[in-house]
Amino acid sequence: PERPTGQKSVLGLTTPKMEVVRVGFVGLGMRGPGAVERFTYIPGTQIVALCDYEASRAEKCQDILKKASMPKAAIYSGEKGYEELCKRTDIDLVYIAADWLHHFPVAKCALENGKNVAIEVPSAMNLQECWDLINLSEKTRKHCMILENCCYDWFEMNTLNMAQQGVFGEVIRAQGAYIHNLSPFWDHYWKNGKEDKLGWRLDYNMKHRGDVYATHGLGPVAQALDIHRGDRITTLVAMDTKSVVGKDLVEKRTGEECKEFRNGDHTTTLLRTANGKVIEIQHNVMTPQPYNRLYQLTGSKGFANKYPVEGYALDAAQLTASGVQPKVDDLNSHGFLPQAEMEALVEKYQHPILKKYGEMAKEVGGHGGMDFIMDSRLVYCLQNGLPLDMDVYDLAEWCCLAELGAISMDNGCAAVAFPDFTRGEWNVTKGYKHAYASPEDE
Ligand code: A2G
Repeated sequence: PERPTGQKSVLGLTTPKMEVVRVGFVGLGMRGPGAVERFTYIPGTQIVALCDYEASRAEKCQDILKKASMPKAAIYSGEKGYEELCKRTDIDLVYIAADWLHHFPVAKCALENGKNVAIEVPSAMNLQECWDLINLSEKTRKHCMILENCCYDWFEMNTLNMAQQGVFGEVIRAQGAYIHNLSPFWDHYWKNGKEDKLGWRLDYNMKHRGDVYATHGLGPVAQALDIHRGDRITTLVAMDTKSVVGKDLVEKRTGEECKEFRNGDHTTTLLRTANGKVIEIQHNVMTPQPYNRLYQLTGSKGFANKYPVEGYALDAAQLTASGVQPKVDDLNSHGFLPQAEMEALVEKYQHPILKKYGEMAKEVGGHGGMDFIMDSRLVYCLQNGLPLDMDVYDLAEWCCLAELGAISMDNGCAAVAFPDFTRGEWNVTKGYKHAYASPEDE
């Protein structure tokens, strides 16, 4: 859809500096309480309101505030509790960690009430929601951030920094995934009453084809490839296996035959960019296998791989050019760099954000610390009036794989044109710069 007249893009959007960031949390089930706790460690924030469908879950989070010697927050509950929360005039940021189907309605309500929003993944479930969030953010000039924590993990951050400094030459191919056997989790997703035997997440997977959880895999590699900062995804092709485990899960829970489980057990999506790069993204939450985000960059002069073994491969010339003197004469051209070279490389290219928050993050935790780094960066950018690391166009690009993949697969795995969510501005900003988006580093 065309941009409505008078509406401008939010590329590089900034909002006035906030001395204190006043936050309201919506969705306090599995993921929300951890976010509330992390914010109690971030200076210059105030937890104003807590909201969940079930009042008891919101109330329980008061204990977290008490433990941190913080004042009680206002409590909201019920199906429409978030509407009251969003109407408050003393909130700057609505932090959304509800079930997937509530991400969009809560974000829409928050933006319409003039709040900045940060939305857990996936932050939009289909193309309509992607475009609606873009239009809302452009119209209200408020931030709409996707809370993609994997962009802040150690290996991804250091590797991003290396890619930006040209260590791998030109990165031409990237890979990412969400491969996580969710069998211990299915029972714990909120159920909407006794009739609901599946819980929201299994139900969603049953009804939707395509990579419904692409952002852990795509987010970090999209940053490394400067998506909408000089390149853009133009084409998508998807292919899935049939559903075996998914179907079986439903049948065990309902005692009835599952005629159709839309989401294949393993989905692969291929993306091609305007500059001739390829990204491969996979999704599998069903089969028993080790956790894997498949993070991998293939460059003209080097290579990075995270799972199951972290490693880098560079030719000797590139190693020297990157400022790391090879300690061995004969680098094995079939393997990763030896330990000493690898450590020297990681030390030299340690990401500035890790230097700043890494130590504290390991103490506070949240997926090993990356959740805390993500929240700290968000608050830091709001306090300093800086653009956020991830904008609403990132959100749309990373979340639209679900519906586009379904369109591809329902049509014999046909190639599907990928929307330009920036509406012609994907080549305006040159290079992904969030590493340096701080007053000290600029
Ligand atoms: O499992 C992990 O924590 C996932 N995060 C998270 O996204 C969610 O799927 C959860 C199960 O509910 C990562 O893998 C980083």
